[in-house]
Amino acid sequence: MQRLSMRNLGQLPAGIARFSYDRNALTSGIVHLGIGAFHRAHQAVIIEDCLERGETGWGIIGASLRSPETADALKPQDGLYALSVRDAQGEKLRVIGAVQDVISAPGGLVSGDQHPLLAQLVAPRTKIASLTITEKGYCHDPATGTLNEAHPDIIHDLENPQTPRSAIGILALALKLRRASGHNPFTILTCDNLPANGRTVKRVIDRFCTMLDPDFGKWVTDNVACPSSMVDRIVPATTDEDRQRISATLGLEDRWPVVTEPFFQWVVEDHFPAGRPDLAASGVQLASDVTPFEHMKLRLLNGAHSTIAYLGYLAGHETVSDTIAAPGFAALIRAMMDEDITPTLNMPAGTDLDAYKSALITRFRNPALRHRTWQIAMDGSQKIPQRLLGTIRDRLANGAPIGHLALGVAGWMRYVSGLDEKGAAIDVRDPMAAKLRAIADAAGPVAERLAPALMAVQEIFGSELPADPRFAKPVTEALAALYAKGAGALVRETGGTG
Ligand code: CS2
Repeated sequence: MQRLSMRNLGQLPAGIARFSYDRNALTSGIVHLGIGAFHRAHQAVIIEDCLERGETGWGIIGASLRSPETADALKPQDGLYALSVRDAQGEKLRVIGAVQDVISAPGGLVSGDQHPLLAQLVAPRTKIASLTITEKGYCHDPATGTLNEAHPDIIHDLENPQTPRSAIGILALALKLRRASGHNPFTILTCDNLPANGRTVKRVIDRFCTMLDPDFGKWVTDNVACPSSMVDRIVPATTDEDRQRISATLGLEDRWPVVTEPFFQWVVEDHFPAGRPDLAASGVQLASDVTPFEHMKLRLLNGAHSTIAYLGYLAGHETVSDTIAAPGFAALIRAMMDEDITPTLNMPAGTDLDAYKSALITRFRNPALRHRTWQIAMDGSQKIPQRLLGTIRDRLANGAPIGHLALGVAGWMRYVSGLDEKGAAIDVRDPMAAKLRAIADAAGPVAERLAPALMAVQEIFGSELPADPRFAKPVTEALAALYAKGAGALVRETGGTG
């Protein structure tokens, strides 16, 4: 089978949607770090619509900082890939052209100022450097949101600023070169699920640059804009089965299509001194304050997702849709949303939270997505602070019980202990996996020892929560119940039959 590419585009069946603009007329205003499935199913699709409207200055140069796989798959396809939107009703395919090139930079800018990624970031036409580098890519301390100065990549990049490994070090080097050439800085647009993601990346980059050189740090602090944004679209990892099915429909081989749901949402703080495309015309909500939307999404969607991931995995379910269909889960998740999370949200007038929550349960049920619990369970040390612990802190501050949120935290504890309910090893992927496993091994499978030992990890829990019996007690009890009954039975009992 021939490859999807510009040359072969004419062979696509008539029913497959594709771009109608002239790709040769595009210039690239955006460099995106972390060109995984999420970016290509979310931001790139919005940009595609901008390009369709004739905003030719906003093509995307993608870079992958971890593995060369995405670049290897997309380069022979001229950056083209199919977007598959799937639900129980079927699948719609659209070939996206917004990604003009993909640069591979595994391990960072090992070749220093010769690296093509650096040239792209420094080019004056680059107005936005956007990021989906996952929570751990920010090299920050998840409990405080500040730069982790002891992070090995940060130590390396401060010592070797010309050959940075981290995204933070790469952005700093590019900004330094732009300043030296008299160019304005680009706007850094983070699209990761971090709390106050713009402010967090701003804090981290300002601090890093100041440590590098105080005068440069001041220029960055004064001039680099980092708008916050809330991003939402469920995009599971692409499987080989997806590749085969989609290639068969296209009649051309696509080595890296992306598969997603119909829903998408993007709320962006409107602060782009270097300019931006007309995002609103593509369905993006521009806001002066993203915080309420971010809390709504991180707490309701991602908080529920992580709870489903840990408890569902432990109960033996492979996917979110399998989990939510199992007895008790939907009722437990809805109760957690209604009773424990909703009272912490402060939404602008006119927001229909009830509809949002009902839609979430429907989205979790989407049987066409096969979103693995194991995938969402990844990197919990970086995720649970904003997904569960922030909500818990707000509940406690209001003198309210933490309710079902305790079960989510306990599920994470049981999961990172590394052994499932049948005694089989769990492949725990987390930058802190080794540390968490050592703690669990020392404590043994005894909630009264394991819960306090894990809570003592300050990078995740901070110092106040573990000392508060209104947190420690229900979490320890939930963990004891998980050990005694198993996740499936416990959820059935807690959630009822819904
Ligand atoms: C998921 C998210 O993998 C995960 O941790 O919870 O990627 C989730 O699918 C997105 O945030 C949805 O917008």
